[in-house]
Amino acid sequence: MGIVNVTPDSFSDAGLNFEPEAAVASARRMLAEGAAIVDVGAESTRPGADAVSVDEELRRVVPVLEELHDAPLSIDTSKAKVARRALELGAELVNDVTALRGDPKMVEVVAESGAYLCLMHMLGEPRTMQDEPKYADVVAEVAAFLEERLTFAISHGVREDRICLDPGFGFGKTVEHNLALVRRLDVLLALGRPVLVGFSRKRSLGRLLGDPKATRGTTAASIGAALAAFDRGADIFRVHDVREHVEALTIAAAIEGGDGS
Ligand code: HH2
Repeated sequence: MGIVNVTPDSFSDAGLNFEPEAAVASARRMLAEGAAIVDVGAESTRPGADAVSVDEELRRVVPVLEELHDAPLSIDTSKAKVARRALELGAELVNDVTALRGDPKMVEVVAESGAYLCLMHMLGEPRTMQDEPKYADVVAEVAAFLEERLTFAISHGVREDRICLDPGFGFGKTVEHNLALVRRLDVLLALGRPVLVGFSRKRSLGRLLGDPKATRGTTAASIGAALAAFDRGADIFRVHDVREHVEALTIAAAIEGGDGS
């Protein structure tokens, strides 16, 4: 899954794809490089980011979706109105970082459309989520949350086979919390749904490389995290650097799937 942030303020690619033409070109490049789907978002969720109104989110995202109507797209939004418009314009997946808690109408929009859905764990909300997040047992708590959200979605008419789950790296988590979640990915996979991981360029990676004030991680560090998650069974990788991840994961998959001959 390639990432296109149609925002002026995302942590990783601030402003790069804010103009619709640039966003469309990036999405097409990512698809050519091997992305199965491109996740288009118009509201940054970085810690401390400002909220964006429905109208502004639509103004940013609609021209991009219109131009890419023939491409496999995901919409990164927690607003039902934005999701509905995106699905009308051909998006196939709703990536809701609030896991259907942000907008009471979201579950209905997803259920009625038959779209795919990504349910992500977040502790708190983006403005404050990195202020000393605490868990008794991060892996068990994230798994319990995702299980509850999965049950909620299914009981409101979303088909189970359309849903994937995401531990939400960096969303109310310290470096150690993120690492524990990758290490014990088996606990999330035991919920029976594909797992999506989004470690790409996240600040934890930069911090692990020795800069305590890092606000982002490198491409190589992102690939290291993706491969560790792949080894433990992750299915979908939400990434900025598509070509590099496709190359690395293709080799890892070839080794994994080898018959020894
Ligand atoms: N991370 C970000 C945004 N959306 N969605 C899912 N499912 N999983 C993630 O880990 C995830 C996500 C944050 O990354 P990015 O889109 O690069 O930055 P920003 O939110 O600042 O636009």
